[in-house]
Amino acid sequence: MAAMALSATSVAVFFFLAVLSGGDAAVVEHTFVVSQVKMNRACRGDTLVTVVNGQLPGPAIEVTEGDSVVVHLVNKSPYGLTIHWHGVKQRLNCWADGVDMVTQCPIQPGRNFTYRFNVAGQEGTLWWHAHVASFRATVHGALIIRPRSGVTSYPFPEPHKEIPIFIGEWWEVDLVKLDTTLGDGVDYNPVNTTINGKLGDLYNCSGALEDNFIIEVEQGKTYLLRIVNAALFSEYYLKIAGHRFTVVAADANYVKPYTTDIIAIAPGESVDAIVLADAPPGKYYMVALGNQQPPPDIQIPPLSSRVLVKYNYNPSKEQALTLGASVMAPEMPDQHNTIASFYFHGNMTGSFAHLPVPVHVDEHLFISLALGVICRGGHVPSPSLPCSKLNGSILAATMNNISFEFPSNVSLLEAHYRGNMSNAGMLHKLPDKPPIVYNFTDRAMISEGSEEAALESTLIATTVRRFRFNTTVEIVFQSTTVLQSDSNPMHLHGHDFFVLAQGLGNYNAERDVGRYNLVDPPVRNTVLVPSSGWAAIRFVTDNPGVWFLHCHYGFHMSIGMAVVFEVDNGQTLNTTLAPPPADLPICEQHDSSVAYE
Ligand SMILES: *[C@@H]1O[C@H](CO)[C@@H](O)[C@H](O)[C@H]1NC(C)=O
Ligand SMILES: *[C@@H]1O[C@H](CO)[C@@H](O)[C@H](O)[C@H]1NC(C)=O
Ligand SMILES: *[C@@H]1O[C@H](CO)[C@@H](O)[C@H](O)[C@H]1NC(C)=O
Ligand SMILES: *[C@@H]1O[C@H](CO)[C@@H](O)[C@H](O)[C@H]1NC(C)=O
Ligand SMILES: *[C@@H]1O[C@H](CO)[C@@H](O)[C@H](O)[C@H]1NC(C)=O
Ligand SMILES: *[C@@H]1O[C@H](CO)[C@@H](O)[C@H](O)[C@H]1NC(C)=O
Ligand SMILES: *[C@@H]1O[C@H](CO)[C@@H](O)[C@H](O)[C@H]1NC(C)=O
Ligand SMILES: *[C@@H]1O[C@H](CO)[C@@H](O)[C@H](O)[C@H]1NC(C)=O
Ligand SMILES: *[C@@H]1O[C@H](CO)[C@@H](O)[C@H](O)[C@H]1NC(C)=O
Ligand SMILES: *[C@@H]1O[C@H](CO)[C@@H](O)[C@H](O)[C@H]1NC(C)=O
Ligand SMILES: *[C@@H]1O[C@H](CO)[C@@H](O)[C@H](O)[C@H]1NC(C)=O
Ligand SMILES: [Cu+2]
Repeated sequence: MAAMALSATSVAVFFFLAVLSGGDAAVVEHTFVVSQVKMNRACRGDTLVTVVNGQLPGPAIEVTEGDSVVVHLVNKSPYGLTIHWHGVKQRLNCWADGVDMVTQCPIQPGRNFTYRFNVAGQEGTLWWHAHVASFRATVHGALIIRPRSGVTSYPFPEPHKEIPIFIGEWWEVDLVKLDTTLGDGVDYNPVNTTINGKLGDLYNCSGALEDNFIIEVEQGKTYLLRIVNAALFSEYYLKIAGHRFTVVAADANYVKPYTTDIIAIAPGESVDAIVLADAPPGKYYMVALGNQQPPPDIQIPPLSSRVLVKYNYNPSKEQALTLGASVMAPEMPDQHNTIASFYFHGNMTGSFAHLPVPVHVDEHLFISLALGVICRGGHVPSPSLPCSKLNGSILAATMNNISFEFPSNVSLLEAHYRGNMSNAGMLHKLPDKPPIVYNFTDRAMISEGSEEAALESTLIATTVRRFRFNTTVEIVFQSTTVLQSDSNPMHLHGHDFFVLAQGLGNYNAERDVGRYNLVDPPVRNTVLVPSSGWAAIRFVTDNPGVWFLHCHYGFHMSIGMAVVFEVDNGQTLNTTLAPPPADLPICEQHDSSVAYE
């Protein structure tokens, strides 16, 4: 594919968008009924899962840029729920962001709520998912945004077909239980990986193979895969035997076309990639393989699933004999290879070179991402008396040594709107840098040892960082090796950001600022902070409200790797948060996010 010609087209598309937006926008309306259904997977026909409209993945919302979306949510499940529209900027409309106890109280069982929002200034693949407990494992679906001036104005040749690919994980454990017991060190693993809800034929159920998702292709045609990692647990590598991908967008922002034989995608990320069916007619597997830190991190069996890519053709008899049975499988990287993901993310550049990256930074934050422990019964540990010698510990995940706790009686957005944030609970300001500087990426810290006890103890609070409207913020996220060496896919609500740079080891401003890409950085809503490494982002607080910033691993998020950014109103009406919708669910006293019935 000719990269030069493509980027020239992108500029033209941008021009048309600017001219045509505000035209005849449509209203796209859906009804989402959330309920529990029994599904048949992994040799069991009775796994109870919470889904939308009985489907896994749930219904796709397809819009044209500038459209309004109206979703009537009918909650027939036994749990309180919210739905988050992942990556939708929700300008001046934070009320529709759908974060439990942050932007709204959950929609209780038997109740309804209608989400209303516009999708403006974004094109590509986003998605929606539940934002309560771990329900996003099964309550999720695509949100596809096409150009206002038609699919012929994609900044790449119009594909023959568009195919959503949802990477997920199948769980047999109750997702509420999964969420509430994580901090207690109870380990549950997913059964295995799913693609578009199917375990695939790697899963052999005593002789009966599970179904594969099948992509039928015609030779010479191109296919746009809209790939989303909706999994709770793992980053994934994706490869198709005998084929290459051309990545054209990520997180609903176009990127400079990048051709590769492997895609790396972390939870919360989306990638749009074109595949040209240019191989000899036959059958090929597309394999998704979970990527896992090497020991001494705790190991689980590999996570994997596959799709069958099948050419439509009439084979001759001899061909049928030779090709019919055999399916070409791709050679996957080692499951402990983390560098292929580092390179994939490092090779991405943004497509609109003329989008200015703000050069003057108003606020600098340096945020360490770590695990830690809280002693049971409120004991304060010391190196000589760690929690283990007191009454045991609860595992926590932290940002600058604070583990996020949801408020329990009022949503933060309601409190913010009433100018009453300080009464919302145990509010605590996120420090601008880690309270203690240590060797963040010293691998000796992964295994538990007494010398780490002083670092591990941590604080639990509702952490908030407030910003004035129109502040340019730079954040350097530093992954650490305290107790484990996971990467961290950090997702910010209500804003996209520039990803300026990433590196391995400890961030060093003197050395690393010079590596920033201020010319054509990718624009994203999720940044993968590499394992034992760092990533730097920059954005402008142009959207008043309270916006969640959190790790998209289910495990890290459930035990507190999160914070809320509070953005003040600007000076004018068009920079001021709108009033709440009249039917916004009201918090009942000590409403808990999950109602047990
Ligand atoms: C919720 O919506 C459904 C379907 O539109 C309707 O039948 C039901 O009466 C509504 N329930 C409430 C409590 O509004
Ligand atoms: C998932 O499937 C792969 C391929 O069959 C298998 O090797 C692996 O052990 C499975 N993982 C788990 C967690 O069972
Ligand atoms: C599936 O498992 C059965 C035994 O349970 C075995 O006979 C069969 O070869 C396996 N099939 C595949 C494709 O792995
Ligand atoms: C891009 O990927 C190649 C390997 O595929 C790697 O050698 C190179 O360092 C990567 N570039 C960046 C900036 O990460
Ligand atoms: C330790 O935990 C147990 C069970 O939760 C509790 O009954 C006991 O009071 C705790 N002891 C201390 C010293 O906190
Ligand atoms: C703030 O909250 C307190 C305690 O709930 C309440 O008494 C007060 O009226 C609130 N103030 C505003 C401005 O809503
Ligand atoms: C909410 O709970 C906190 C403590 O959890 C309490 O200080 C505050 O007064 C409560 N606010 C309301 C409005 O009940
Ligand atoms: C931090 O730890 C790493 C890995 O153990 C080591 O290579 C590095 O030299 C250490 N850095 C400092 C400044 O001590
Ligand atoms: C975190 O804070 C606790 C006190 O709340 C302190 O004991 C511990 O050393 C701190 N750890 C780090 C890594 O800052
Ligand atoms: C934001 O700040 C910049 C200067 O830093 C200024 O040029 C711009 O007009 C401001 N925008 C708004 C909407 O206030
Ligand atoms: C708000 O409105 C003013 C005047 O109508 C306009 O100049 C400005 O660009 C608008 N700001 C935003 C952020 O839309
Ligand atoms: Cu994380």
